[in-house]
Amino acid sequence: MKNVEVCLTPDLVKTYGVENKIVVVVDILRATSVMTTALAHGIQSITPVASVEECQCLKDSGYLAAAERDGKTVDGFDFGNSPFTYMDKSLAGKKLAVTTTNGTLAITRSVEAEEVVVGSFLNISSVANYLINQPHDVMILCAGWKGRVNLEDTLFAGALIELLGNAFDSENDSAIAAVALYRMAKDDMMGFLKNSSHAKRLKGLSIIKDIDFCLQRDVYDIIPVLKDGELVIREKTYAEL
Ligand code: 3SL
Repeated sequence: MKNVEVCLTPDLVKTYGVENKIVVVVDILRATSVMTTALAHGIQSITPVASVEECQCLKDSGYLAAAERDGKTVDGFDFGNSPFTYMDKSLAGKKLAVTTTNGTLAITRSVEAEEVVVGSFLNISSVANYLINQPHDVMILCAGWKGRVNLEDTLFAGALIELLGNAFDSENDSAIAAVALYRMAKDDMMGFLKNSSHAKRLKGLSIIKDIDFCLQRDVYDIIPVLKDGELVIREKTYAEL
Protein backbone atom coordinates (compact mmCIF):
# COMPACT_ATOMS: atom_id res chain seq x y z
CA MET A 1 0.00 0.00 0.00
CA LYS A 2 1.26 3.50 -0.82
CA ASN A 3 1.89 5.88 2.03
CA VAL A 4 1.04 9.57 2.46
CA GLU A 5 2.68 11.81 5.04
CA VAL A 6 2.54 15.49 5.87
CA CYS A 7 5.65 17.56 6.51
CA LEU A 8 4.36 20.66 8.29
CA THR A 9 7.33 22.92 7.56
CA PRO A 10 10.29 22.94 5.14
CA ASP A 11 12.61 22.85 8.17
CA LEU A 12 11.54 19.20 8.68
CA VAL A 13 12.18 18.04 5.12
CA LYS A 14 15.49 16.39 6.03
CA THR A 15 13.81 14.49 8.87
CA TYR A 16 11.30 12.95 6.46
CA GLY A 17 13.47 12.64 3.34
CA VAL A 18 12.08 13.10 -0.17
CA GLU A 19 13.78 10.26 -2.11
CA ASN A 20 11.41 8.09 -4.17
CA LYS A 21 8.42 10.18 -3.11
CA ILE A 22 6.18 12.54 -5.00
CA VAL A 23 6.32 15.78 -3.04
CA VAL A 24 3.26 18.01 -3.25
CA VAL A 25 4.40 21.49 -2.26
CA VAL A 26 1.67 23.74 -0.93
CA ASP A 27 1.62 27.40 0.00
CA ILE A 28 -2.08 28.27 -0.13
CA LEU A 29 -1.49 31.94 0.75
CA ARG A 30 -0.27 32.49 -1.82
CA ALA A 31 2.69 31.09 -3.74
CA THR A 32 1.40 27.75 -5.03
CA SER A 33 -2.08 29.19 -5.67
CA VAL A 34 -0.43 31.93 -7.73
CA MET A 35 1.79 29.48 -9.64
CA THR A 36 -1.22 27.34 -10.52
CA THR A 37 -3.13 30.42 -11.67
CA ALA A 38 -0.23 31.76 -13.75
CA LEU A 39 0.30 28.47 -15.60
CA ALA A 40 -3.44 28.02 -16.13
CA HIS A 41 -3.58 31.49 -17.70
CA GLY A 42 -0.78 30.74 -20.15
CA ILE A 43 2.55 31.51 -18.51
CA GLN A 44 4.91 29.08 -20.28
CA SER A 45 7.07 28.12 -17.31
CA ILE A 46 7.93 29.24 -13.80
CA THR A 47 11.46 29.00 -12.43
CA PRO A 48 11.26 29.00 -8.61
CA VAL A 49 14.36 30.29 -6.86
CA ALA A 50 15.12 30.70 -3.17
CA SER A 51 16.85 34.07 -3.23
CA VAL A 52 16.11 37.56 -4.54
CA GLU A 53 19.62 37.62 -6.07
CA GLU A 54 18.94 34.53 -8.21
CA CYS A 55 15.62 36.03 -9.30
CA GLN A 56 17.40 39.27 -10.26
CA CYS A 57 19.90 37.30 -12.40
CA LEU A 58 17.04 35.64 -14.29
CA LYS A 59 15.34 39.04 -14.68
CA ASP A 60 18.57 40.41 -16.14
CA SER A 61 18.63 37.56 -18.66
CA GLY A 62 15.14 38.39 -19.92
CA TYR A 63 12.66 36.55 -17.70
CA LEU A 64 9.58 38.19 -16.26
CA ALA A 65 10.43 38.25 -12.57
CA ALA A 66 8.31 38.21 -9.42
CA ALA A 67 9.81 38.69 -5.98
CA GLU A 68 7.90 38.75 -2.70
CA ARG A 69 9.14 39.11 0.85
CA ASP A 70 6.82 39.45 3.86
CA GLY A 71 3.84 39.74 1.52
CA LYS A 72 5.19 42.73 -0.37
CA THR A 73 6.73 43.09 -3.83
CA VAL A 74 10.49 43.50 -3.53
CA ASP A 75 11.74 46.88 -4.78
CA GLY A 76 12.95 46.73 -8.36
CA PHE A 77 10.63 43.90 -9.42
CA ASP A 78 7.59 44.36 -11.63
CA PHE A 79 5.59 41.47 -10.22
CA GLY A 80 4.60 40.44 -6.72
CA ASN A 81 2.56 37.49 -5.51
CA SER A 82 -1.08 38.11 -6.36
CA PRO A 83 -3.00 35.58 -8.49
CA PHE A 84 -4.82 38.42 -10.28
CA THR A 85 -1.55 39.69 -11.81
CA TYR A 86 -1.32 36.59 -14.00
CA MET A 87 -4.78 36.76 -15.53
CA ASP A 88 -3.36 39.20 -18.07
CA LYS A 89 -3.39 37.73 -21.61
CA SER A 90 -0.30 39.72 -22.60
CA LEU A 91 1.81 37.55 -20.24
CA ALA A 92 0.87 34.28 -21.96
CA GLY A 93 3.80 32.35 -23.42
CA LYS A 94 6.36 34.14 -21.22
CA LYS A 95 8.87 32.55 -18.85
CA LEU A 96 8.57 33.72 -15.25
CA ALA A 97 11.16 33.60 -12.47
CA VAL A 98 9.75 33.68 -8.93
CA THR A 99 11.05 33.99 -5.41
CA THR A 100 8.73 34.10 -2.40
CA THR A 101 9.29 34.04 1.34
CA ASN A 102 8.33 30.39 1.87
CA GLY A 103 6.82 28.73 -1.21
CA THR A 104 9.83 28.77 -3.50
CA LEU A 105 12.10 27.76 -0.62
CA ALA A 106 9.91 24.68 -0.05
CA ILE A 107 10.19 23.79 -3.75
CA THR A 108 13.96 24.16 -3.82
CA ARG A 109 14.23 21.86 -0.77
CA SER A 110 12.28 19.14 -2.63
CA VAL A 111 14.32 18.83 -5.80
CA GLU A 112 15.71 15.38 -4.87
CA ALA A 113 12.19 13.93 -4.89
CA GLU A 114 10.90 11.46 -7.49
CA GLU A 115 8.67 14.31 -8.66
CA VAL A 116 7.66 17.74 -7.36
CA VAL A 117 4.03 18.76 -7.87
CA VAL A 118 2.50 22.11 -6.98
CA GLY A 119 -0.82 21.88 -5.15
CA SER A 120 -3.48 24.38 -4.11
CA PHE A 121 -7.22 24.33 -3.47
CA LEU A 122 -7.53 25.71 -7.00
CA ASN A 123 -6.38 22.36 -8.49
CA ILE A 124 -6.84 19.95 -5.58
CA SER A 125 -8.99 17.31 -7.33
CA SER A 126 -6.66 17.09 -10.34
CA VAL A 127 -3.69 16.63 -8.02
CA ALA A 128 -5.54 13.97 -6.00
CA ASN A 129 -6.54 11.98 -9.09
CA TYR A 130 -2.99 12.13 -10.39
CA LEU A 131 -1.51 10.86 -7.10
CA ILE A 132 -4.02 8.01 -6.90
CA ASN A 133 -2.80 6.77 -10.27
CA GLN A 134 0.94 6.94 -9.51
CA PRO A 135 2.95 4.12 -7.90
CA HIS A 136 4.85 6.33 -5.45
CA ASP A 137 4.49 7.34 -1.82
CA VAL A 138 3.51 10.97 -1.31
CA MET A 139 4.74 13.69 0.99
CA ILE A 140 2.64 16.84 1.27
CA LEU A 141 5.09 19.62 2.10
CA CYS A 142 3.51 22.65 3.76
CA ALA A 143 5.52 25.81 3.11
CA GLY A 144 4.41 27.36 6.42
CA TRP A 145 5.90 30.67 7.45
CA LYS A 146 9.63 31.05 8.09
CA GLY A 147 9.96 27.56 9.52
CA ARG A 148 6.70 27.71 11.46
CA VAL A 149 3.52 25.73 10.91
CA ASN A 150 0.54 27.52 9.42
CA LEU A 151 -3.15 26.68 9.36
CA GLU A 152 -3.99 27.12 5.67
CA ASP A 153 -1.35 24.73 4.32
CA THR A 154 -2.28 22.17 7.00
CA LEU A 155 -5.95 22.44 5.96
CA PHE A 156 -5.00 21.75 2.37
CA ALA A 157 -3.01 18.68 3.46
CA GLY A 158 -6.09 17.36 5.30
CA ALA A 159 -8.37 18.07 2.34
CA LEU A 160 -6.01 16.31 -0.08
CA ILE A 161 -5.70 13.25 2.16
CA GLU A 162 -9.50 13.01 2.32
CA LEU A 163 -9.62 12.98 -1.48
CA LEU A 164 -6.94 10.27 -1.64
CA GLY A 165 -9.31 8.02 0.30
CA ASN A 166 -8.39 4.34 0.47
CA ALA A 167 -5.64 4.60 -2.14
CA PHE A 168 -3.12 5.54 0.57
CA ASP A 169 -2.24 4.47 4.06
CA SER A 170 -0.84 6.87 6.64
CA GLU A 171 1.09 6.21 9.83
CA ASN A 172 1.98 9.83 10.26
CA ASP A 173 0.53 11.87 13.14
CA SER A 174 0.79 15.14 11.22
CA ALA A 175 -1.43 13.59 8.52
CA ILE A 176 -3.99 12.56 11.16
CA ALA A 177 -3.86 16.07 12.67
CA ALA A 178 -4.27 17.70 9.24
CA VAL A 179 -7.37 15.64 8.44
CA ALA A 180 -8.90 16.38 11.87
CA LEU A 181 -8.27 20.09 11.42
CA TYR A 182 -9.71 20.08 7.92
CA ARG A 183 -12.88 18.37 9.13
CA MET A 184 -13.31 21.10 11.75
CA ALA A 185 -12.79 23.89 9.23
CA LYS A 186 -14.23 22.70 5.95
CA ASP A 187 -17.69 24.29 6.22
CA ASP A 188 -16.29 27.76 6.85
CA MET A 189 -12.67 27.93 5.83
CA MET A 190 -12.57 31.73 5.69
CA GLY A 191 -14.06 31.96 9.20
CA PHE A 192 -11.64 29.31 10.49
CA LEU A 193 -8.67 31.15 9.03
CA LYS A 194 -9.66 34.65 10.10
CA ASN A 195 -7.37 34.60 13.13
CA SER A 196 -4.52 32.79 11.40
CA SER A 197 -1.20 34.60 11.32
CA HIS A 198 -0.90 34.88 7.56
CA ALA A 199 -4.51 35.87 6.93
CA LYS A 200 -3.96 38.73 9.41
CA ARG A 201 -0.71 39.65 7.68
CA LEU A 202 -2.39 39.74 4.26
CA LYS A 203 -5.43 41.63 5.58
CA GLY A 204 -3.01 44.21 6.91
CA LEU A 205 -1.79 44.57 3.34
CA SER A 206 -5.36 44.80 2.01
CA ILE A 207 -5.20 41.53 0.10
CA ILE A 208 -8.48 39.96 1.26
CA LYS A 209 -9.60 39.30 -2.30
CA ASP A 210 -6.49 37.17 -2.81
CA ILE A 211 -7.44 35.06 0.22
CA ASP A 212 -10.98 34.57 -1.10
CA PHE A 213 -9.63 33.55 -4.48
CA CYS A 214 -7.03 31.12 -3.12
CA LEU A 215 -9.61 29.27 -0.99
CA GLN A 216 -11.74 28.35 -4.02
CA ARG A 217 -11.75 24.70 -5.00
CA ASP A 218 -11.13 23.18 -8.44
CA VAL A 219 -11.02 26.34 -10.51
CA TYR A 220 -8.29 24.75 -12.66
CA ASP A 221 -7.60 21.19 -13.77
CA ILE A 222 -3.87 21.51 -14.39
CA ILE A 223 -1.03 19.82 -12.52
CA PRO A 224 2.14 21.93 -12.32
CA VAL A 225 5.27 19.74 -12.11
CA LEU A 226 8.94 20.60 -11.79
CA LYS A 227 10.93 19.65 -14.94
CA ASP A 228 14.61 20.62 -15.25
CA GLY A 229 14.18 23.39 -12.69
CA GLU A 230 11.03 24.84 -14.26
CA LEU A 231 7.39 24.39 -13.27
CA VAL A 232 5.32 23.49 -16.28
CA ILE A 233 1.88 22.00 -16.81
CA ARG A 234 2.12 18.21 -16.79
CA GLU A 235 1.15 16.86 -20.18
CA LYS A 236 -1.44 14.11 -20.29
CA THR A 237 -0.17 10.74 -21.48
CA TYR A 238 -1.72 9.09 -24.54
CA ALA A 239 -3.71 6.75 -22.27
CA GLU A 240 -5.18 9.69 -20.35
CA LEU A 241 -6.45 11.54 -23.41
O1 3SL B 1 5.63 32.88 1.60
C1 3SL B 1 5.29 32.80 0.44
O2 3SL B 1 5.78 32.02 -0.36
C2 3SL B 1 4.21 33.74 -0.04
O3 3SL B 1 3.18 33.03 -0.61
C3 3SL B 1 3.79 34.71 1.02
S1 3SL B 1 2.63 35.90 0.52
O4 3SL B 1 1.32 35.32 0.46
O5 3SL B 1 2.99 36.46 -0.75
O6 3SL B 1 2.65 36.92 1.56
